[in-house]
Amino acid sequence: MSRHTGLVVSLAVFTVGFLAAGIELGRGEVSTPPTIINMENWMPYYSPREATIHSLSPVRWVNPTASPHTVRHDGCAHEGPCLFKSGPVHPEGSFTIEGLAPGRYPYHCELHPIMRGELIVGGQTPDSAQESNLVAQGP
Ligand SMILES: [Cu+2]
Repeated sequence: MSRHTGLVVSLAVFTVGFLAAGIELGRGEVSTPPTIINMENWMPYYSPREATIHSLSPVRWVNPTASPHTVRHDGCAHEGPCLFKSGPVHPEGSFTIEGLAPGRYPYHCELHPIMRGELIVGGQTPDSAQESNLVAQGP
């Protein structure tokens, strides 16, 4: 392989990596990787059942089971504001949210009332977010 070919291959790998990262970032400005919550057919059904996250962190529910499940904020079923509602998340599917204000957000599966979980969102100032980005970039 000539030096020229090696350079072209390196550029191609770099470009593909960059595009993949761009897709991963999606529409938001936040590059924080999502907190993953697994849907399960057994206790605790949402794992972890209580997820503690920062307000700037996205949350992604993934469904490795063979059945569809949903993620619906309890407020949608009561009189509170309805802050997130996935609709059916099919096997191998996922549902991602971001940008929740600090607070506690109990939620449930509309198809299996026994499935219940809670998001506990802590505060994060723009300054501390910037600092963690600087640390993440590194040398
Ligand atoms: Cu379910």
